[in-house]
Amino acid sequence: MEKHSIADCRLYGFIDTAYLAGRDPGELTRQLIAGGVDIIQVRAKNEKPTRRLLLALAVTRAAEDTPVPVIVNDDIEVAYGSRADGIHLGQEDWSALPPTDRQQRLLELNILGLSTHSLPQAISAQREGANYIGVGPVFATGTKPGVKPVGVELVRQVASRVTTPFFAIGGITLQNLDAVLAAGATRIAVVSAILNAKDVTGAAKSFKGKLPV
Ligand code: 3NM
Repeated sequence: MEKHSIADCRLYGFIDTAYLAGRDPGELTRQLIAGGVDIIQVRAKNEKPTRRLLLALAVTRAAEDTPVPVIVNDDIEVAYGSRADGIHLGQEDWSALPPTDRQQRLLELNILGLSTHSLPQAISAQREGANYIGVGPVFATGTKPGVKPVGVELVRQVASRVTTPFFAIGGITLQNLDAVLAAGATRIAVVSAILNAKDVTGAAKSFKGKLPV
């Protein structure tokens, strides 16, 4: 099925092994999609490559007949192996990829997402051709412990200076979402506040309902 373009994506959901708690990744993917998540990232830090590939395959299969693109975090081989729609890289992984290799290695991945944590990084990511960027962590979060939050102020700066679509990320909850939107975000990425909810579909619907159409 034809996948959403980034321009059409508002709510970014995750299948993150840190929050799976024994749940079936395919079923969880379906629950996220039923809740209106527009794009899904497979995030499997600290997993062996084989396990990461199996997880990504379960997610791409569950999203196959839906317009929801699947993005693999960090691992380009797994992105290709699972026929994912794209790759998301942090600043270090992106810098580690020699500029001369980038085009060739990412050739058949439709979507490149980059994490950014400052205005200069966001501007560089735009110049370097990212299809979307993450901006965060907006608030302190257990999903990325020990990382200093950038606050809604960076959201405000990126919203006024960068045209590449950006997802505000990090510690976003239904309680603080209004502040993130007021700073100019129109897209958000949410890990724990959705995956830790008793009703994953319901939680995703609540976030989606507060985002601009
Ligand atoms: N990346 P939660 S913050 C995966 O700033 C991730 O690049 C971030 O999880 C960044 O919604 C973050 O549970 C954690 O806070 C997001």
